[in-house]
Amino acid sequence: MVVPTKIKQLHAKQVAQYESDGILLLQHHFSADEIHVLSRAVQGELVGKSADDETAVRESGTHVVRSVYASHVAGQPVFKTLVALPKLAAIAAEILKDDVYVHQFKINMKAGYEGGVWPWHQDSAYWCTEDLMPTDNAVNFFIYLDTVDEFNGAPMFVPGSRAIPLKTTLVESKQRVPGGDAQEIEEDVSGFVATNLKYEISKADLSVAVAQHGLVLGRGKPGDVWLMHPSTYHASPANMSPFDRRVIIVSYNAVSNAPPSQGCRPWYLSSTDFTPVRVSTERTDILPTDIEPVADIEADMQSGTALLPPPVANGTASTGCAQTEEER
Ligand SMILES: O=C(O)CCC(=O)C(=O)O
Repeated sequence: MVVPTKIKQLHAKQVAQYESDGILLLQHHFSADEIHVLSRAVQGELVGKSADDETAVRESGTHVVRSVYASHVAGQPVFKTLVALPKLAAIAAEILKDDVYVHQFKINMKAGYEGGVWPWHQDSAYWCTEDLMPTDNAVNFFIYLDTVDEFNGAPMFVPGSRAIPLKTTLVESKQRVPGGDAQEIEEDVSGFVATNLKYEISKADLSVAVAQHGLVLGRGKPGDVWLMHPSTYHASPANMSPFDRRVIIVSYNAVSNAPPSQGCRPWYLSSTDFTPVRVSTERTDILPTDIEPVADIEADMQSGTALLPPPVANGTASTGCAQTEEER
């Protein structure tokens, strides 16, 4: 797809920076009003989830929600609006030089005191190896709902690492589970945690990459957005501060890069709907009217029921493939 000039969103310099570094910060990309609406919708996601909903993943050994997946299809309607906004989808199309679809959508909660680590990895290790994308011609948008800094688990990036050949960095981390803790592996398989990723970057590969390219801390304010190429080495530490660190991550893939056949990961990790996003021509922002009337959100949050919803029957389907443990 050739993106019409009138909806192009980036300057040539920004595109060039993204191409070389694999990361790009867009400050003030969303207004305070938009972040308010999105934050409220995130609360609504937590209230709406049943305990056995596979799209809500808990931090290891707790009931604290770590990530909520696929809200753009299975959640608050504002998230569907969000992924079609030109300030995301048109940029994605511009960068990927094609129509785009949403490969993955997730809200990473990284709750104060509770949020766990994301080990060093490349998303494309999962997307190409497990989800069968032919190439890494895809892009992530990290939308910050909170201040994200060194205190609450800001992501770290190795700029320029997108150019490092993928194959050299694949590590079967199962063979080196920290402490070899059997219970940790068991929990991993249950799909509730992602602290032991299947493909991590080895210390040796990371050391070489950081020596060559250095590190960038992905600080930001509410409303800032980081673009990240899926082959960029990245990680984030645990959140030991009292401050939540909520980030929405929208991952677009080029339609021409859709997997030719279905991988083994469930639909909420690897979309099987390759319908191009119809970039909104009339909507450029999230509006106050996008707030859904979510009943008693505050009351539910205060009573703790948002994180401990009652189990209900759930008809969501996944693929017939073996359960995988990684939530990348
Ligand atoms: O939320 C984070 O800090 C990191 C998330 C991440 O690494 C990923 O989604 O690939």
